[in-house]
Amino acid sequence: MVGDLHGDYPTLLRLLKICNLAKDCLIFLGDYADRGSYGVEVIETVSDLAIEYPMNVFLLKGNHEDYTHRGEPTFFPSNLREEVESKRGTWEKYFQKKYKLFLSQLVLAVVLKGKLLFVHGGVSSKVDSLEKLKDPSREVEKIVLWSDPFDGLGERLNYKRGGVGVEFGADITKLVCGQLGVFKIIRSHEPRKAPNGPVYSHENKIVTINSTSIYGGNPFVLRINPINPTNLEAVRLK
Ligand SMILES: [Mn+2]
Repeated sequence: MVGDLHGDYPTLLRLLKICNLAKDCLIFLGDYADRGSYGVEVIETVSDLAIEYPMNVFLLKGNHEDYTHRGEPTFFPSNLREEVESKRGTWEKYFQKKYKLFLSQLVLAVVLKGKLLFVHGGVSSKVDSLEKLKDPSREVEKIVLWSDPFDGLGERLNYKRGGVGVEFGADITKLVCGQLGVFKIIRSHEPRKAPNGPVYSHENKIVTINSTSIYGGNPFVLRINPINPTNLEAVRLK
């Protein structure tokens, strides 16, 4: 499981050195670019990997991969456009020729059936079936991309992110896990919350991970044995 990279290409390269894609699976939880300096390299590398290893590499969509069909980001701040123009030519051409292909490779969620749910941000009571994740409405998509767990109960608009998505409590996590038939939700979206290792909340049902060094700290991935997924192991990438 790989958390937000945010343009941290050196960390991605360290990860690729320690895994063997002939047998290991990689699930990226989104937010590949922006903030760090190597978003273009990260995007092109993971996109190529997903083509080369379609059964082993899964790319989730993060809120930093949410663009209109004309190539305008729906979030702020975004520096990918500037980075592309300094490295690859005009954004418009890159968006049409490369970035759209990358967007088409992204999924909103991955489920290890009966066990784990992987999303970028979080859930709300509206995420009440696997079908809603398979064929999401725009509302469900925004919830999954933008939401964060909080210490209260219930759910409320996510004001710390401008009211997009929700903050959801332990009761909502329990409800959604029950409805989707999983016992944990692995998510990213708050790399600063987990600088050096996974952070467990909501009675250990929520696991927040971080795979970027752009905020300092020690990026890591989470290793999961699919036979026994209760055993989560953080592997440092520094
Ligand atoms: Mn995010």
